[in-house]
Amino acid sequence: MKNLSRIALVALSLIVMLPALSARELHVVPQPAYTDIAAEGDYTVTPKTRIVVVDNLWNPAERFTEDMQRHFGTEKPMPTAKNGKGIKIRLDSCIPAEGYEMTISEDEILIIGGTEAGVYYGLQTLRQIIVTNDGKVPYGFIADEPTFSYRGAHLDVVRHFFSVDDVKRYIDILASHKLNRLHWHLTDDQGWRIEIKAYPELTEKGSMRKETLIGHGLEPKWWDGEPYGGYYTQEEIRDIVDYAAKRYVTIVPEIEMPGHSQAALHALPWLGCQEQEVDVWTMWGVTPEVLCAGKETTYEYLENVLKEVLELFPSELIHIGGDECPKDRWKVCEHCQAKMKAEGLDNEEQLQGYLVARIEKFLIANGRRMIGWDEILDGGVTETATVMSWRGIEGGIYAAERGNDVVMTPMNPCYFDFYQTKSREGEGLHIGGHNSFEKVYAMDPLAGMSDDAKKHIIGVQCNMWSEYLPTMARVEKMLLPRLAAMSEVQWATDRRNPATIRTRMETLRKFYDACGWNYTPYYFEGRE
Ligand code: TNX
Repeated sequence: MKNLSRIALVALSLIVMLPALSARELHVVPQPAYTDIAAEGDYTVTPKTRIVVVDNLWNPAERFTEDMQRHFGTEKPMPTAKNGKGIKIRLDSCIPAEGYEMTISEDEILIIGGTEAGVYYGLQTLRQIIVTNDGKVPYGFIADEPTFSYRGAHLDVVRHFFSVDDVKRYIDILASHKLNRLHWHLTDDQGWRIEIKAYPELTEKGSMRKETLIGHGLEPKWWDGEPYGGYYTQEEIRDIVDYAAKRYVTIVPEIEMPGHSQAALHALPWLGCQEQEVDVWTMWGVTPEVLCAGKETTYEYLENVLKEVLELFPSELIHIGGDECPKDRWKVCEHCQAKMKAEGLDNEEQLQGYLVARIEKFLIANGRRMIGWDEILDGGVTETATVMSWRGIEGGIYAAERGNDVVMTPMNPCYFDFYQTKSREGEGLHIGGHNSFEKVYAMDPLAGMSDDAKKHIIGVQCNMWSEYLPTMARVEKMLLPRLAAMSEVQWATDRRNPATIRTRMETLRKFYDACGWNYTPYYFEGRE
């Protein structure tokens, strides 16, 4: 009896100890590269903890104070100072550019970044720990750096429009997951959303559609009868670009050409082959109404639009779309046929290749680089174009093997407008498909290619097409928690930790709750 109770006691103490031991594991997403956490001892961060700013790191310090203000609810928590004790941030060029090292000791929390962005990411890791662990940061050492330099998420603001504040909220969520690119889809058939001073008609006429399709557009078709639109002024765009930059997010703007341009054609009919009058489109999908690739006036227009885009967006990469361009109009257009003859082009695919290459030349002459959807491979691609592989991974592999840079975003599993569960129960209406958290987490962006090709995969991206996403709340529910899986693929491909992802996600869920972000429960309920 005596012995039994002894065993029971030991067992009991083990049970009591086990959670205590595992609580010393860091529950952070994405998984840091290296962690060494002491068995006991915490540095407790409070609203009074000072941020000691070295190397002029005022911006990351300010961002952190703002986030902490939301967390602590105290006005102006965490004073900044140039010296003293607290959370000290500084730079060291020996550390990888976006990487950081964090040492947590009795004296202080020291974060050293390779650049400002690295310090910012260190502070994001710290923020997750503070918010989910009552301010207690376990003594230890963390070293981290991202796998990919391009860690993107896309946002379609055409099919539905999102306010400046909505876009900023989206950027906040991306930056908190250590993403560094927002691919901003600004123009399409259903609306033109960026003010262009040279062509005011683009927004005056092209930003509004007569109504919006309800449901999937199958027979019988239904529309809501409500005019719908919106656009960003250049001033608003500058504000958003600046907001993103302060969170180390570069905005890659996308101006669609030569397809997905019906809103522009509505505003400026002379851009079309037959100068036909068309509406801003009220269907989803692929329209035959595209820009004329034969007339010189089209190229003039494209360069004028891009000139203003370049003024607004400092991003090196500029997205020119290039996807889903039916060639019906070109086949019967005298201008297109004449251009093909003059340039010695055999078919309309090559005419698209010509247009894309010409625009790329313009961008390069202006110190930028071009990125396009993988259809730009179909008309013969240049050596310098960057390719966004969406129809699958094959286009991306082909391009990378040739030596082109590639962003991997195959629709399976990177389309976040797809359903999150197989049963679709409770999900509402979406475009189709199935990309669960698990599928995103299992993605291998470097599969099936040579070691040389792997070097050309600059990153990974998830895409948020908004045909069925009328509000930011709905967008967030499609983004979260799948973005956490995406961020571990982007940031920590080789050190993904499937054994601990569920536990870490339970902790991250607390973080989402504290931030007031909308997310779906399916993954947490074990529904795939
Ligand atoms: C394909 S991806 C499109 C978009 C749609 C999306 C819906 C791509 C380059 N084109 O225009 O919104 O599918 O999932």
